[in-house]
Amino acid sequence: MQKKWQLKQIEESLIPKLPEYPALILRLLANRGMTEPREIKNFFNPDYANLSDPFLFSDMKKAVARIQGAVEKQEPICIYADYDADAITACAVVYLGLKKLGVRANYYIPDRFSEGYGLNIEAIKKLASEGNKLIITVDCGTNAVEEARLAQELGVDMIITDHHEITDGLPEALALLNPKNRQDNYPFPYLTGAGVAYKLVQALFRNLNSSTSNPPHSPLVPRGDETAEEPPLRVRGGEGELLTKGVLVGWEKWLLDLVAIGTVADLQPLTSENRLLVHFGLQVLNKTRWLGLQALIQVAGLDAQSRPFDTYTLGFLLAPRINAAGRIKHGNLAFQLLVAEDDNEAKQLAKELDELNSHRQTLTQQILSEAKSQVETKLDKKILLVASDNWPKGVVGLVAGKLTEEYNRPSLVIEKDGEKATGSARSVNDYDMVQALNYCQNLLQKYGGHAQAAGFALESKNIEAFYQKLLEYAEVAGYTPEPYEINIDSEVAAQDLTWDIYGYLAKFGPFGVGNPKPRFLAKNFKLLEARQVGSDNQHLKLRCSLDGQEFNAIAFGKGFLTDILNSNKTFDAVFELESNEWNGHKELQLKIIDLNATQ
Ligand SMILES: [Mn+2]
Repeated sequence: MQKKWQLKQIEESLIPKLPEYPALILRLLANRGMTEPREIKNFFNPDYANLSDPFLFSDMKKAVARIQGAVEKQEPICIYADYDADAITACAVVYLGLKKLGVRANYYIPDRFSEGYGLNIEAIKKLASEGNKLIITVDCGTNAVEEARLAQELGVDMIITDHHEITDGLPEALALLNPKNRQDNYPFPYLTGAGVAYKLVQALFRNLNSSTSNPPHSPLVPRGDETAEEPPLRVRGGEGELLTKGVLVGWEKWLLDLVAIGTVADLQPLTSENRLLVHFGLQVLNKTRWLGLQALIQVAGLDAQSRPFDTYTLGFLLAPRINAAGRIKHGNLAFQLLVAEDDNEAKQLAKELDELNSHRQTLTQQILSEAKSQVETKLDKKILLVASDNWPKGVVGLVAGKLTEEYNRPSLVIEKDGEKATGSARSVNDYDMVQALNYCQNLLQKYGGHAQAAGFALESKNIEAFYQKLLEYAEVAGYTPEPYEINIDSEVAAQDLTWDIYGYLAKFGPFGVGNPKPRFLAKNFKLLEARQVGSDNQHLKLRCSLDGQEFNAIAFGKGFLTDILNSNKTFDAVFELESNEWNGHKELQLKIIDLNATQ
């Protein structure tokens, strides 16, 4: 599909005049909304102390007091999670935090196939009958009004930690920690389930530590040798009684690698607090102390050369393996891996997840090609919807994501199981899927999620009516699919492509949703040499010149353009600036995203 090059236009007057930075860098910062010197300094120097105070959640105090009470009385606590990577890492964050405080919590992860997403009545009954007095949800529960009421009736307190949009009335729980709750004061709405879980643990530990003279912020990354000599820390108990716990100030930072995986996996914007969590999480991952993550890193083939880790490692290598458990078998496997206490167990589980992930890849490919053949007849529609009765639930979301990526419009993929059907939706930037589903709520039994990714359930006989209603909403909302856009930060000349600039660009990371790698446009490249590389000659390696200066470039998946380029000899290109290293030699390389041969 033809791609549209969209050059960011920014009013020149908005670009700050700070002589200590190159003009191009100031333009890129302004593109990202950063124009104040202090903001820019913070952006280039991530500071852990800039995480928001967890007690800005108005219910945090209540939540911490309740958990502390349960810890002291050794009451059974259950963490209720979900089966995706965000929820499972969130569950591990709370579990490991509580374990450090001396409590072995129970956990409950629903089965994707028999129970579906979120809280359910049967599970609440079961957990209450097993004697749990406190349920802490992670990454779910915001819209579980009925389940929260039942828990209350059964004498179980509930602390809901979640980040999903509120589509119903608020549940009656002991505490609700959700940055999307507009009645709350939390300043950053895009924390993930793992992020909110971390805020809870942060608050718990800060509360415990507040009775000591230790400073609130210890060194950024915890040292590796601290377990041996943890100083006993006096902790204030409920009745003014002092407990002794071996918890070092800042210990919770060991959980940041898990938080980073959840945050990247959930595709929330890597700005503000999420960017800080991922920045420090990557540092912690490089020396992770969790046996499960160590085993997962190994099984994913990440050797010394893959370090330092980046968001690609998190989003494309680690998270899919964690997700594979819930997609194919059961989320419990991934959770058990993350909290494993035995090296053999960790290795065994990592291997199993790796195999499930391969299986998941094959299934996704298979279903994607079936879905595409259904979609090909509907390309005149603004919204794509496909359904079948032999697709596994676990991969419909991935297939919807791939359809949206390929056709650049909202896509829904539905799996029918007799009279019941469940589906997954993915959307494009300017189209809010939750609002679209709100519009169709009469036809849905259950739905929820985010603007860009949502899930739903309905009766199979209503699928066609649902599709018509969705198409109707697309009209109401005035939505028209656009050709796929490539956003470009700035047009550049050869003199801009220097190591100095590259150094600044590297500091823009970690990259991902909401904070993409800077992309540049340059015109009138002269082709010096083009050759196809890769096992199927699918890639293109170029030697070219711009303003008389020579560059090497690589264009993945563009091998088919070799002939056109060779006959035209000049081109315009959108690219990212990379460092390419081999045999101790280092050079700047252009990673071409898209190019147009010119005359
Ligand atoms: Mn989530």
